[in-house]
Amino acid sequence: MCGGAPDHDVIVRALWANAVRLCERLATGKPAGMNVRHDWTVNEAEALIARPFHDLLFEAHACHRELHDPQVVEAAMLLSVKTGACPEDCAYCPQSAKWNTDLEPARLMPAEEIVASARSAQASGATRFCMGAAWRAPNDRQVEEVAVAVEAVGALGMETCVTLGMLTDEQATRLAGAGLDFYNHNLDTSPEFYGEIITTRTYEDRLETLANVRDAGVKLCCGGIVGMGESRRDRAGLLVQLARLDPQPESVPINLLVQVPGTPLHGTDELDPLELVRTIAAARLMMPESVVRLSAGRSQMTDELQALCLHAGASSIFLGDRLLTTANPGDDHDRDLLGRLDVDLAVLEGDAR
Ligand code: SAM
Ligand code: DTB
Ligand code: SF4
Repeated sequence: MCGGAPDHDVIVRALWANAVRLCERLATGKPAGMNVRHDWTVNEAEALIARPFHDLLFEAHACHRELHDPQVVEAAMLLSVKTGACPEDCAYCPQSAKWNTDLEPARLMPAEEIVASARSAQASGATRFCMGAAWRAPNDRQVEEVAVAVEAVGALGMETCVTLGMLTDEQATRLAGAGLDFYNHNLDTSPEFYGEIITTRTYEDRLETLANVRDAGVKLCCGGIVGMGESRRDRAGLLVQLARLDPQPESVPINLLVQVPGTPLHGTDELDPLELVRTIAAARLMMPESVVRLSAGRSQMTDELQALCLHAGASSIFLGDRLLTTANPGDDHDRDLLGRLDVDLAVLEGDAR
């Protein structure tokens, strides 16, 4: 054997877990559920992220294969349906009115334009269409307009996701009535680091919106951002908050900060790319059933880094050459990369294409 002895305990535990799941699968004919824990501590999560790199990746990838197909990546497409002029002070965000970022603000798009964009997203292989609005919290009229667009996009046969800021329970219920599949609302970082990044809304506000969305029966897309100058312990703290949500979010976007000139975080020291891989691997292990998205920041990543992130347990990306207001690699690049990794884009159940 090359390179010294493997960690015996890690291999025995992984083989034993696999054997147990195989027996359950044989008995039931279905993949066995993972042991989903909601009682993670920050110390445990930090120790997980700090595991020897190859052990961490081995465990994360083994866990990923149990419940997810490593040859399939889910594709979503983003559209900024209302851009800029946001009253919030999120230090990473080019859309805050508080920063001077050269961004042209735009009012809420008419539903027909949104649907046309969703059609073209669908034609390029996206199964989920995510509409983002730079609001602190929408009013009821704005929610009504978005609900009309959600219904029309859903009628195309796409999954729908919106991210509109804070929501009341009535607003969440209205969106659920329009058939909304997912609501994206991120915790962004640990409770301890949060105050360094945002002062205009609290962590509690975010948890309250998440609860309203859950109660309305809409699935949660909830994650955060790495590379904002936070510590490894903060990344662990974010994952603990996400894993403690019960049920855990169905979608977990891990964004690498896109540094935009004019925002307070522009010029932040770059994160070691392998920390991103570790964070994704830990997210995979702590939220085994969730779909982890390698979200913003892919334009700054090498193909090899993205491949490692997918190996560590990410299995969702945003397609297209634009996120909300910043660059994304684009379909040609992504098709080439996924082809080199022998990965196909997911299709929705019942879609015969
Ligand atoms: N205004 C709504 C809100 O904040 O709740 C929704 C839109 S907001 C742009 C959605 C998410 O995008 C943020 O929570 C943040 O996690 C992510 N995001 C925004 N700017 C980013 C950046 N420069 N780099 C990485 N992620 C970013
Ligand atoms: C998420 O977690 N990332 C997406 C989506 N949810 C809405 C947004 C990323 C935005 C990156 C900066 C921009 O393009 O404006
Ligand atoms: Fe506004 Fe959302 Fe950007 Fe914060 S992240 S400034 S709430 S658009």
